[in-house]
Amino acid sequence: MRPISRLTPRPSPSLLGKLALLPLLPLLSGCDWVVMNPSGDIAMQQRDLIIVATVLMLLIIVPVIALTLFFAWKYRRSNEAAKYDPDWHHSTRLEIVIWAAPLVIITILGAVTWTSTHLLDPYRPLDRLAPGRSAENVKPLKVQVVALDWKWLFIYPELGVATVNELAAPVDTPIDFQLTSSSVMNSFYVPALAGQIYAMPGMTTQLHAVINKPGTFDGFSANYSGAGFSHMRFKFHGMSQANFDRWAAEVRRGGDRLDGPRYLVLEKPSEKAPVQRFATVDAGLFDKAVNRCVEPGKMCQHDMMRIDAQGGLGMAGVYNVTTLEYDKRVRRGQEGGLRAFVAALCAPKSAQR
Ligand SMILES: [Cu+2]
Repeated sequence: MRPISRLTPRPSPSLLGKLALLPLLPLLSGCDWVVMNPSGDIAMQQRDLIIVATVLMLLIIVPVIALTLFFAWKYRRSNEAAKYDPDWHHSTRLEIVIWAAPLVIITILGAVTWTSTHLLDPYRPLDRLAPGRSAENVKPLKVQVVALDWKWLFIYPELGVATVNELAAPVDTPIDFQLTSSSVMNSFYVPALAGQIYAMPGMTTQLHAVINKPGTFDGFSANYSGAGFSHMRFKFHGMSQANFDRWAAEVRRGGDRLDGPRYLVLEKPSEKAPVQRFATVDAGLFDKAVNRCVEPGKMCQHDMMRIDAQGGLGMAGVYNVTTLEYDKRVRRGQEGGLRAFVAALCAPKSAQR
C-alpha cells in the first residue's frame, strides 16, 4: 500500500504562508472598528467585556490547538523515538489539569458576566459618566425615540423639539432613551455609544448611555424591518454643552410643528428620509405613539387595557382590537375595509385612576 501523502498534491510552503496571513487581511483595510474603539462609557465597558471574555476563552483554545498540532507531529508515524504505550489509561495529573483549568475559567467568566449583565443593564440609570466620575449630580437628557417606516424620530420632551434622522446630545451627560416603534420591530444602535436596544410597537424599551467625546457617529437600525431598512440611518452628534444649547436654539428657530396630523404623515412609509427638524412638539405625542392612538377618535391601548381589566366590552370590543393589527390603514378604514365599532369611550374620572 502506498502512503496517502504521495497521492494528494502537497500545497507549496509559500501558499501555506499566504493562507496563514489571511486572518490579518481586515487590518489592512484600515477600517475603524468602532465597537472596539467606542466613544461612550457604556460601549467602552462592553468592549472591555468582549476583550476579557475572548482572552479567557483563548486561554483554553490556544493551548488545545497548539497541543493538537504538537501531538500530531510528535507521534507521527516516522518518529521512532516517540514512546508507544497502547495500554495507557489514566493520569491523575492530567485529570486535574483537564478539570481544573476550565472550572477556573468558567467561574471567572461567570462572575464577570453576571456582574456586567446587571451593571450594564440598559434599563439601569447610569452611576458614572466615565471611570472615576460620578453621574450623581448630573441631570440626564431625556430623548424619546420612535422607529418609523423607515426613519427615526427623536423627541426631546424637555426642550420641546423633535428631529428626524438626526440625534444630538451634550458630552458627559447621561442620556435617558425611551424607545418605541410605529409598526414593526427595529433595533436602535449607535455602536460608539452603547449596545443595541429593540424598539417595538405598543410598548417602550429603555437605554441609558453617555457619550464622552465630541464627534459625529453613525446610528442605524440593526433589525431588518422591511423595504427601506438599509437607509434607516442617522448621524449622532456628541457636542459640548454650549454647542448643544446652540443646536437646540437653532432647531427651535425653525417653523415646523410636530402635532398629531403631521406625525400621521411622517409615519407613512418613506425611504431615504432627509433630516427634518421640528421647533415644537405636542406634549404627549410619544405617549400616543406608544399607545397607538395618534389618530383622533381612536381608542388608546391603555384605555382598552383598562376596559379589559374591568370586564371588557364583549363582542363590540373585538373591532377595537382589529385596528391594532399591522395592516392598520386598511383596518381603520383609511383604505377601505372595516371601520372601528367603538371609536372612543367616556369614562368617569374614578375609572381613569
Ligand atoms: Cu429572540
